[in-house]
Amino acid sequence: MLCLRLLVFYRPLTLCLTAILSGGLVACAEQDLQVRDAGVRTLVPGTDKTVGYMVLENRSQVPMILVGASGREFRAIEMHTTKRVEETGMMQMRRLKEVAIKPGETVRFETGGMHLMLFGVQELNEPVVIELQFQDGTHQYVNFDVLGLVH
Ligand SMILES: [Cu+2]
Repeated sequence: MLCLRLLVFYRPLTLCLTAILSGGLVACAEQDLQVRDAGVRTLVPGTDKTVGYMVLENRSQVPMILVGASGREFRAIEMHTTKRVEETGMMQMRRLKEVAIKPGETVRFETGGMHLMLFGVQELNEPVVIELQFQDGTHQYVNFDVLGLVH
């Protein structure tokens, strides 16, 4: 119980100190969350939706819960997972309301698995900036490369 309480209080304190030292809450979130291999697949001509991938590592002491994403080039962004339906052998996408990343855990959005589904896409020019939103009210801007159709 004591341990739990410490964890609960740890993060706000860290946020506070970092806010004072660096002048922003976003900077703190950036230290806690490492994002790599962020890429958005280029548009297939004639379509306006595509997918985005990234690897998220939680280096903080508390769970991080990704609840949404948005970006200037997109009408909407959803988090999806891909599952194989046993009876038919077909791949099916399902929307995720949230994605939890435990302390020390790495979560991958990758081909054939979880991905960002990007709707109503305009032109894609690098870097594509996507804002990741977390349940605790923090957010982080991530630069995505534009990937070829096959990679
Ligand atoms: Cu999808």
